[in-house]
Amino acid sequence: MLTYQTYIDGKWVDAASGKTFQTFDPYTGEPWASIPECDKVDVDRAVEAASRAFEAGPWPKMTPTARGRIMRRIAQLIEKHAEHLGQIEVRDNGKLISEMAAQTKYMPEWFYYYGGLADKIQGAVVPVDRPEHFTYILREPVGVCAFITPWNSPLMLATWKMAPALAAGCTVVIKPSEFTSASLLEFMKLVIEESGLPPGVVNVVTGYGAVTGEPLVTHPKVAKVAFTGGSVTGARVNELAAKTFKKVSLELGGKSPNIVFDDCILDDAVSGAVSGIFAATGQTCIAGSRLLLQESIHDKFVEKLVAMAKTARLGNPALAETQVGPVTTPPQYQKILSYIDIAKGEGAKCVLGGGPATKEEGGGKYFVKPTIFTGVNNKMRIAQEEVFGPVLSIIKFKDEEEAVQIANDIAYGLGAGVWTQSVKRAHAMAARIKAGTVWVNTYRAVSFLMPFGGYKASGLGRENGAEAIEGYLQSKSVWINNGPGGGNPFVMKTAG
Ligand code: TXE
Repeated sequence: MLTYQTYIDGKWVDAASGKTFQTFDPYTGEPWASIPECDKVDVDRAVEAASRAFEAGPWPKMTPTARGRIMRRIAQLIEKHAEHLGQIEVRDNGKLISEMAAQTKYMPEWFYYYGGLADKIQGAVVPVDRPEHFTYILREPVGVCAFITPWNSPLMLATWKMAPALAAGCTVVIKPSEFTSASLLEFMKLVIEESGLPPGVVNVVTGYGAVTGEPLVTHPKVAKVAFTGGSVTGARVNELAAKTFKKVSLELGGKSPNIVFDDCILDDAVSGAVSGIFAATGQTCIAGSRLLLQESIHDKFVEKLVAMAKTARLGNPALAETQVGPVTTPPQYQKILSYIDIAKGEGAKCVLGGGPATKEEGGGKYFVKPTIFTGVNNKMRIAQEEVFGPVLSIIKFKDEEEAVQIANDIAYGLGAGVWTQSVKRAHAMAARIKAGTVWVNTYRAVSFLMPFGGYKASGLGRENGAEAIEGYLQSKSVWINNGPGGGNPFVMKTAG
C-alpha cells in the first residue's frame, strides 16, 4: 500500500485530523493507496494559502510573459512524466492504457496554449464621449478558484480548469474525486512542484463531497467555482456557491443523440456508434447513449453494430489490447446494472450484453458487458436519464424533422453526432440541435482550441478555446478625469 499526503501551500501534509481513506483498483477491487481525508480545517488551510498567494504572492503580479514561461515548463514536465501519470490513472480509475497514452500526450497542449495566451489578455481604451476623461478597461484575475473534479478523466478535467485559470493569474484549490485522487497528487509531485510555480498557487484537498467539497464551495475567500460532475451535485454546488455570489461554471451530464441518416457511410457510422458508447466503458459525459437510426437502415445497422460490439475485448486496462475496461466505482457499477433492469422493465429489447461480464468474458471486479437495447422510445427512462456506462438505447426515426424533435426532447444538451453525406443536411442539423458540440461524421473529438460545455441541464459556461479564459477574468472600468472638477454634485455624471 502506498501512502499519499496532500499538497497545500507548497508542502506535503496529512489531513489535520490524521484521517485517511483507501483508494481502489477497479480492475481487481483491491485497495492500493491511502489518501488523506481532508475536512473543513484543511480546506481553510488550502484556501488561506491560495488567498495569500493571490493577494501577496508573486503569481498575479508577475509579468504575464513570465507566467506563460512557467506554464510551458508545466507542459514539458507533463511530457516527461506522461507514461507514469497515465499508469497511475489506469490503476486508480481503470481507464485503458491506450486511452491514457493519448490523453497524457495531449494534455501539455493546454498549458502551451493558455501559457501562450497569458500575455495576450488585453484590456481596452474606450473613447467615452467626455473628452476630458481617459477611460480604460483592465482585465483582472477573479482570485481564488475552487475546482471540483470527477473520477472519469481526473487529470484531463483538472487540466481544462487549471490551464486557463493560471494563465489569467488566479490561484487554485482542487478537490479531486474521492475515487481517483492519486493521479492529481502525482501530478503535484512530478509537475507542479518542479515547475517553479510559487507556493500556494495550486493546492489540493482530497476527500469526500460533503466533508471536503462543501466547505470549499462555500468558503468566503473563494471567488469562482468550476465543477465537473453529475447534474444533481452540480445543482447543489451552484446553490451553495450562489449564497456568496461566486462565479460558477458547471460541466454536467448528458444523454447525447448520435443520429444516423440513411445517406451515411455505414461502416463509419457503425464505428462511430461503438466509439460513442463503449469507449471509456461509456463513462463519459459526451457518450452517444441515444442512437437515433433512420427507419430504412435500422435492421441492417443494428446487425452490423452488434457484430462489431461483440468483438470488443474486455479485460485488464493496463494491457494495450484491451478495448473495454472496468466500471470505475462500485456505486456506478450498481447504477448501470439497475438501469439495465429499468430498460428491460420498460419493454426495451436487449440485443447484446445485459449484465455483468464474467471472468471468462474478460471481466474483473466491476465489469458490465457492452449492452444494446432496441425498441426504445424517447419517453422511456433509459432514453431520458444518464446511465454513464456501456449501455446504448436505439431509437428509430422517420425523417430529419423527427430526428431533430427526438434529439432535442431531453433535459440535457452536451453533445450530438450526425452521420450523413449531405453537406446541406449536416449544416441544417448542426444549426438545429440544442447541444454545446455537434460532430458530423465523427464522434468524441475534443481540442483545447474548441469551446466545450453544455446547453440546458448539461451546464453553465464553456471550457477550452480562447473564451475559457474569460471565466477566470473580470473587467474593471477606470475613469481618469483630466479636466476640471466641480459641477452639480447631485446629478449623475453621465457621458455625452
Ligand atoms: O458524481 P458527483 P458521482 C454523472 C454520472 C454519474 C453521476 C454520479 O451520471 O453516474 O454523475 O457520479 C464532488 N459539494 N457524472 O456521484 O457526485 C465529488 O466528491 C461539493 C457525470 O461520482 O457529481 C466529486 O469530486 N462537491 C460527469 C465531484 O463532486 C461534491 C462525471 C463529482 O461527483 C459534493 C462524473 C457536494 N455536496 C459523474 N458532492 C461528467 N460531467 O463527466 C459530491 N461532490
